[in-house]
Amino acid sequence: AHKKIEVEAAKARFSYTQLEESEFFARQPYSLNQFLLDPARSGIIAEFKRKSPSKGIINDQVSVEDVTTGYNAAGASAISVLTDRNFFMGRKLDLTKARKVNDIPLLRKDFMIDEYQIVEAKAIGADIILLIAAILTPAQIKQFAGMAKSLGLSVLLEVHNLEELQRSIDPNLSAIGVNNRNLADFTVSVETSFQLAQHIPDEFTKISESAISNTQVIKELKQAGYNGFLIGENFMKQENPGQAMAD
Ligand code: IGP
Repeated sequence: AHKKIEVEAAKARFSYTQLEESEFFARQPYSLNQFLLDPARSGIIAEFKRKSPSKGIINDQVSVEDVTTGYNAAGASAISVLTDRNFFMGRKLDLTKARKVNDIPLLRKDFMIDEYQIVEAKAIGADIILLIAAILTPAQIKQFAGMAKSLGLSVLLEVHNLEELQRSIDPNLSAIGVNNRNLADFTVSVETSFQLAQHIPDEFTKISESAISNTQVIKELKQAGYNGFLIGENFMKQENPGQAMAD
């Protein structure tokens, strides 16, 4: 019976009208690029992530409020919150909790595959959505980016190689993220970011994602033209992730 209730809960969806009535829907979202390029901030997009498919449990002892306000105080340009439940132990409620206590851009980190999730992202309090080139067609990217833009959301496109980058470029994207982690086999190499940097058109801000573990690498990525650095595990594996970022 318990299982059945869970399944029903997962299927229950708000109507578009209900989403639009959410207390967060009418707000003007924060701009990712404005905060990324603010010299008073670090360029770091700090991530709240309890668990991942590659590492298992990273940290399930900390509250989303404590961690995200810690990141904010430590100078994060934006905060990424996993909302995927199956692979990352995330909740949509985590993002809403982070929204209530932060005044900087929040990225809904999830696998976006339909328009509903984009409207929902705004309704739960997000400012930025993620589009992963590896799981979307160019037509879907165009459609989702246009839709997000019309809602005032920023759009981060994630790529892992040159072919994905070239086929997915769209004027409604705000930023291009190069994922240093290969989602097919979980191997990581920051070299991916160095190789792709020169191929990202200048009108987009550049973000390096995953496996960033020290300030020296950030310095080198900055020299290669990167404006943003998405960091999860390195902070989350510490007892106090916000403090770990400040150190
Ligand atoms: C953070 P890391 O290695 O610092 O924990 O990586 C982030 O880049 C990673 O969580 C991520 C991700 C994703 C998660 C990048 N792209 C797509 C889920 C879905």
